[in-house]
Amino acid sequence: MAFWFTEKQTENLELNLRVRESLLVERTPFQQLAVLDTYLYGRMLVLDGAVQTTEEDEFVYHEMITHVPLITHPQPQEVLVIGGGDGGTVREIVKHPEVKRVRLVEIDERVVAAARQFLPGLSQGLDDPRAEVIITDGAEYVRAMRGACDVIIVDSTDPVGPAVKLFEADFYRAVYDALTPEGLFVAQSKSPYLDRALIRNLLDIIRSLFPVTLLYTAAIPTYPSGFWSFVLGSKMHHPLTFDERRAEKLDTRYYSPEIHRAAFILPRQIRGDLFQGE
Ligand code: AG3
Repeated sequence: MAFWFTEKQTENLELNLRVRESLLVERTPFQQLAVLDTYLYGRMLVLDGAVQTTEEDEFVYHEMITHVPLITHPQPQEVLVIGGGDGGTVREIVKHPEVKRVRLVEIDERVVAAARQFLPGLSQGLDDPRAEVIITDGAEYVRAMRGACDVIIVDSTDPVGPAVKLFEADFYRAVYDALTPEGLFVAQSKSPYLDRALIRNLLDIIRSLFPVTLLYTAAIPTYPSGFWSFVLGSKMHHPLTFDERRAEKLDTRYYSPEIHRAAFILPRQIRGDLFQGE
């Protein structure tokens, strides 16, 4: 008998993956959590029915959400991750020798526990001596920080449940204040094909705060449309001016200095729509 997991990505679009085994299904105080073993993509973390990451394609997302901002900053020492309880982003951050401390603020401790049990390839990063896991509300946590972080990475779910406020102006004002004068942040911002209105709204918020506001993309097969985006807001450093040698040295599978540049080149129609006159 064949078992299939279905993510209802939009009203009119579903993704189906054949499942070998269901490893964990539970209701946490925040969301529905599942880890499924799929034939095509290996083990997969699912939150509220949405694929968060799979063993086979997680490297694309985690490398791109991490190395683009960390290479853009000339000396990233203090890094903060909001969400990302699976540990994949922290695993990439600790590849940077400049990093002195990385704090991961995850609202749901069950996500961290599930990753430690079933996704050790991702959660291994959390064992680095520079890493600290803090279980609390990320939006509240950032609000209490002032000028303390070089880089902030918002590795959240889509704007449903606890993540809704991570897509609002108040949160980005707090992110701005939590950064040093040379600081920058990156947040996952869904699909440029399916979520243009959400991206436009985020870019408007970020433009009103940060002098450098850009969007970059990556090909992620298990996310809706397979074409994903990240918004970047920077107080000073421009992502297209970076140290190629530092970027070249990283041990990666998707990210490279060439990909770093190319990721900011948007298809003509998307660029015209989101960056008119720029
Ligand atoms: N966070 C972004 C997942 C978004 C996927 N959306 C969807 N499937 N509808 C991933 C967290 C990985 N550390």
